[in-house]
Amino acid sequence: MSKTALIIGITGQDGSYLAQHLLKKNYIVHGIKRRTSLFNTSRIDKFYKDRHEQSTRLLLHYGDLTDSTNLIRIIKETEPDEIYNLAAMSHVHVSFEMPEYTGQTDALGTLRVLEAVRILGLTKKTRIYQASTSELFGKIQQSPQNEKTPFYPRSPYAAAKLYAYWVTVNYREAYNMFSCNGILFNHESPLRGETFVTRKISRAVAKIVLGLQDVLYLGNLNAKRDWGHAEDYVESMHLILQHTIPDDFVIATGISHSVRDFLRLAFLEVGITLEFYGEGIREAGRIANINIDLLEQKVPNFSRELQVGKRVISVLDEYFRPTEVDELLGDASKARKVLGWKPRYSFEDIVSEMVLSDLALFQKAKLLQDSGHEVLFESIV
Ligand code: NAP
Ligand code: G4F
Repeated sequence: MSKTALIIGITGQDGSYLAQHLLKKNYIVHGIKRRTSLFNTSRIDKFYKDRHEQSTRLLLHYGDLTDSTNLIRIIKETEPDEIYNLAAMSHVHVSFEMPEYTGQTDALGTLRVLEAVRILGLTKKTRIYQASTSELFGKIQQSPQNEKTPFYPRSPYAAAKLYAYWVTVNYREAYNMFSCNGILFNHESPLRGETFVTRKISRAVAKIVLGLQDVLYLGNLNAKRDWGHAEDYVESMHLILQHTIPDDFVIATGISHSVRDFLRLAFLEVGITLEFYGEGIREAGRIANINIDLLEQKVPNFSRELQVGKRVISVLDEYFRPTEVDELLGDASKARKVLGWKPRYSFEDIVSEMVLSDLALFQKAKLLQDSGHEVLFESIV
């Protein structure tokens, strides 16, 4: 018998990787996607078959975490063995601009999912995974951070996720539900949203070397994150729900790097060495050296405007947050011991994969442009 999973937030980075992981494990996968005026399924299109085809094991439903009636109906119709609540307004900086909506979705949305399962009498059948986050540690109280580290959220996003974390624990204790938190540290991939810093950098490297962008504008280059790969991290979500008891787990690599490290390595991938000058919001980065052989090998049609001394990075005030999470470093030893989980991708693998993927994307688009087509590079994802 196949198990049935419901992924809320299936159109996101993690939703896409998790759906593929569960389909490989022979699950029937239901996904909730939002109604949008343009297609929002680009991350799942490559493995989504039309629902009218008999063999399809992936089914999509329109829904929204802010709509209880709709959640109750979908959960009633699908009766899932496992629910993965990955849906969220997931951008920390944007949460300062949309704090109420962030609370509605990320905090109360989680409550709505838990309540739907309870109201429908599915507490014994349905296991629930809640996408908790290392942002909970915020202004860190100890390093590295593990399941016992006190939380100190630093944004409306993190405060909303704090509510979601505790309500997930509370429903476990109050109603004996199998509801678990995965406290995941940052995880990236070529499918990462374009405004998160890693993807913003990998896209910019590709566009700058192809002559499609002049300068990359960023905020705090000194922030440090424990970056892993989404493909590794979705495996942990599944393992958390297969465990014999419901529990909460930190998922991380145990290695931290700065935004500046990511930048340097991303440009090095195409043979460009950066040097930084200036300070604070006046800091910038320019090309210190070009390994022409490597650049030519990776980008045969590179822009001839690239030269030593060219400014390619500028720090801008507007990309700083009102309150910042300066550094995060996770200790996932509990997950390793109890679940047997460990990451396969290194930091270097992630940077390289993301830059090469964006290079391929923009090279294709540039070829189209060169052959006379109109191409809107900004909207390429
Ligand atoms: P993502 O790419 O931003 O995906 C978020 C998903 O949630 C998308 O499918 C989005 O739909 C959906 N969504 C947003 N608001 C919704 C609403 N009101 N109702 C229903 N669906 C809604 O995020 P991700 O990187 O895959 O992360 C997955 C989850 O893990 C999020 O909850 C995030 O907060 C959390 N998390 C992420 C990381 C990380 O480093 N990636 C680390 C820790 C925790 P659209 O496609 O229509 O926008
Ligand atoms: O890539 P970021 O936007 O990710 P952030 O804020 O760490 O949040 C991500 O990871 C969390 C897990 O810890 C998730 F819960 C959350 O949903 C999301 O997936 O920013 C990383 C760092 C920050 O310190 C930020 O200030 O990069 C710094 N940064 C510097 N310049 C920038 C920029 N971030 C963005 N997005 N854009 C910049 O221009």
